[in-house]
Amino acid sequence: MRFYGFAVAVGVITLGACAGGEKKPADTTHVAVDTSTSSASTTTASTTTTPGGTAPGSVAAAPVTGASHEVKMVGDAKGYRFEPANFTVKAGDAAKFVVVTGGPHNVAFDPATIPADVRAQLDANMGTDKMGELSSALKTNPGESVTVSFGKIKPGVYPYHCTPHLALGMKGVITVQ
Ligand SMILES: [Cu+2]
Repeated sequence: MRFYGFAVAVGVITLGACAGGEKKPADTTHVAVDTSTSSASTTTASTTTTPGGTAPGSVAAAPVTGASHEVKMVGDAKGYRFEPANFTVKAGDAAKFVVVTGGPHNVAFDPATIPADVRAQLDANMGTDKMGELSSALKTNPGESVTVSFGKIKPGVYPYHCTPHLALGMKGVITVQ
């Protein structure tokens, strides 16, 4: 907003200068100034749209181009857990989380722990079967699954969890190399 206001102020000043101008050569100069002003404000506008990441829904899912890592979602007498909970993938790999027992389970990332410039891509990579940003739908029946693509996801450490069983410790960490 501050930059936009600044751009508008510059535009007003430019207009004022134009109104005061009298000669052709001056007008030519003003056209050049106006062009640079409008391109500057275009840049400002697109920067303003992306503070803290691109808006959800504006990014396309990046396809899986590598390996698929299968993770079991389990709930039994020993507790609720992902197996394996902590694992490493390469960018372009996928993780397929499959219900084994103890559903409903889901796969969710806490937006607060995901870098702002990764959120929209990771959200898109979880598909459209979701109950919120970075939070898959619940899967209840054995064999149902959630697949997350790590296409276009930069290297880093990404904590994740199962929403219904987070308090019971059903969580893990995915490292993207
Ligand atoms: Cu669960």
